[in-house]
Amino acid sequence: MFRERADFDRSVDIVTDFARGQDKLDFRGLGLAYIGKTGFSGGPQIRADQQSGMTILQIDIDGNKGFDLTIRLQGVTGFGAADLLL
Ligand SMILES: [Ca+2]
Repeated sequence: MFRERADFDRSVDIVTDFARGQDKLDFRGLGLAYIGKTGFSGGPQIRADQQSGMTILQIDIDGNKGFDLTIRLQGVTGFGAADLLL
């Protein structure tokens, strides 16, 4: 299992070895809701978007509709709720 230690300072983390079906991003204990591609609507949320062969995750931990952390998953497509532990 892959564990992400996030510091939520608007930094960008790049993950190059994420394997769907084997690895999961673990955000348990943060109260995050997965919202797919939709925009932040308030509350702790995590969204995922696809961009040129990678998945870009954005996390709004304080619920102000602005992202606090970006994670780029290189080479990962089709990312979904099953790839997360929330
Ligand atoms: Ca925020």
